[in-house]
Amino acid sequence: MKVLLIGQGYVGLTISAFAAKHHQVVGFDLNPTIVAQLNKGISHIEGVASEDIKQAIYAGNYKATTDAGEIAGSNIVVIAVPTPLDADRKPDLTYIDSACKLIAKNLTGPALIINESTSFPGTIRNYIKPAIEKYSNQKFEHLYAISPERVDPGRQDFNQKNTPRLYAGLTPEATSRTREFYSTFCDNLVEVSSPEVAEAAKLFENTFRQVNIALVNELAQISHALGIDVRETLDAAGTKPYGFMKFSPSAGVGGHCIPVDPSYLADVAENAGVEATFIKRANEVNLDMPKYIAGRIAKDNGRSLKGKKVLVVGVAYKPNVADTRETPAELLIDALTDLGAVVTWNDPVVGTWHGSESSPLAGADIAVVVTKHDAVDSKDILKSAPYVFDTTGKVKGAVQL
Ligand code: SAJ
Repeated sequence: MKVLLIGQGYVGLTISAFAAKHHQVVGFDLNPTIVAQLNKGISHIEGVASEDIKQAIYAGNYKATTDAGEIAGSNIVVIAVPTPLDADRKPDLTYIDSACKLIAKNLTGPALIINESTSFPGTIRNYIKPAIEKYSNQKFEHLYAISPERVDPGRQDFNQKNTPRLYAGLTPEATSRTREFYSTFCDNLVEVSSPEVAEAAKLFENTFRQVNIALVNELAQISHALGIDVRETLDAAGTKPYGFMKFSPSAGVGGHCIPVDPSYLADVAENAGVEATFIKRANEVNLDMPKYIAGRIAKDNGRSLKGKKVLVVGVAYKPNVADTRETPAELLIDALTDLGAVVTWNDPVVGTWHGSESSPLAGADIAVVVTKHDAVDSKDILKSAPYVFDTTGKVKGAVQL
């Protein structure tokens, strides 16, 4: 079968690598540098080994392309493009719409179209299908299905093969063809009664994290005001063998999933006349954490950071990944700068960020740890400044959130 992946980011390339063991896979991406690298067998995604890409190319089962004409003749087209928020933090389906245009213009026969990009319930039925039909003047009768991605960057224990995969089609035939495809490389398929259930479940999985992380971030503020150690409190609560799931307070929530997907659920809820107060409040609490932390640091340092050299340690959105999308470090740097601090950042995993290089882990008046990579030694962090504020709970001896 010819399988065409639209988007070769961490979702699209991960699927390509697994599917290429069983199918003829073409990975379409707009970025010519990434495509050239991939065709040399070089992966740009943590968790996808270059060796796997090389073997797939060698076996004649994989190639990357910027040529949308390659969509022609595909039996299956998988959409794996970003679904970010726009400037008003509202759902932004621009990438999905461009994918629909490419598919409509280039498919040369009926195909199964599967959406893996996270979006609100109704996206495959009320947005993708009508868009492709409109842009192609209903040239072909395609099948449509959803199977939301669950790729967890940096995770070793779960992957495409053993992570339960939800799926559902708009028709029974679409559902069975989708099952057929994923059963070639996924061991744990979970069919649900409608695409809307699968779309809603994916959004809720991430909303569940956003809300619970906001709750422990609020607890961190309460605990500090009461003079109680929040992490010891959470560890103590975590001894309960049932009914409790431990989350960790932090400088905020980053990545393009947890801080984003809840807003897709809130938006579709409000369009349906339901006020999503929980979700909105959780977004606010997590987005406000950088300001709260800057305030704590200023209070501990004579209530002014004017001219103070502040080093932000770790700008990736989470440990051991180089991804800085929606990182809380951004808002923290703004909050510290607003208080008069001269801010630099250190992150050997990220290396370059916003056109600037990672600064040495030394010589600051104040250091604040946002993300603690395994590769960065706590002892070196503690030596980098006379005052170190740790939001991760991993740098023993530092001032804790
Ligand atoms: N974080 C906390 N406290 C916690 C856990 C996480 O502050 O207790 C922060 C992290 O520091 C990070 C952010 O949340 O800034 C998100 O990190 P994450 O590891 O929770 O999630 P992602 O975005 O890397 O991946 C999530 C995962 N979703 C779930 O576990 C439900 C992953 O499985 C999804 O595939 C991915 O979103 C996605 O693509 O949707």
